[in-house]
Amino acid sequence: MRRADWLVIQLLSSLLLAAAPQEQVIQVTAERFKFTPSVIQLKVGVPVVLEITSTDRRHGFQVPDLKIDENIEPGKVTRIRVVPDKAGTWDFHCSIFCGSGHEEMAGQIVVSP
Ligand SMILES: [Cu+2]
Repeated sequence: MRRADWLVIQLLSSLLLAAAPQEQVIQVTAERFKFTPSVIQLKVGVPVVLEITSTDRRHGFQVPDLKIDENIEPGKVTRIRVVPDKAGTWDFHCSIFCGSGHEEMAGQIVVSP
């Protein structure tokens, strides 16, 4: 390969990297008996990574409409990549029984256009 071709390829790939949407990270904390934040605001087409940690015990993070169901283990970070493809509001909740307030451990993902 000629050196000029190589330079063009390098230039193009760095342009592509710069043009790629920045992946936004949203920290979410799970604890008896709430998620913080309880409302997660996203935008259509903008990729995000939810980084969910538990401060006390094992919980679950389930969003039935988005087919997300992950375990949140204390001491670990659970990463969930989401690229919302439509606007709307989806409920999430803890899917692992964690005590007397478990039923209230819930929140919403709000996707705006
Ligand atoms: Cu829980």
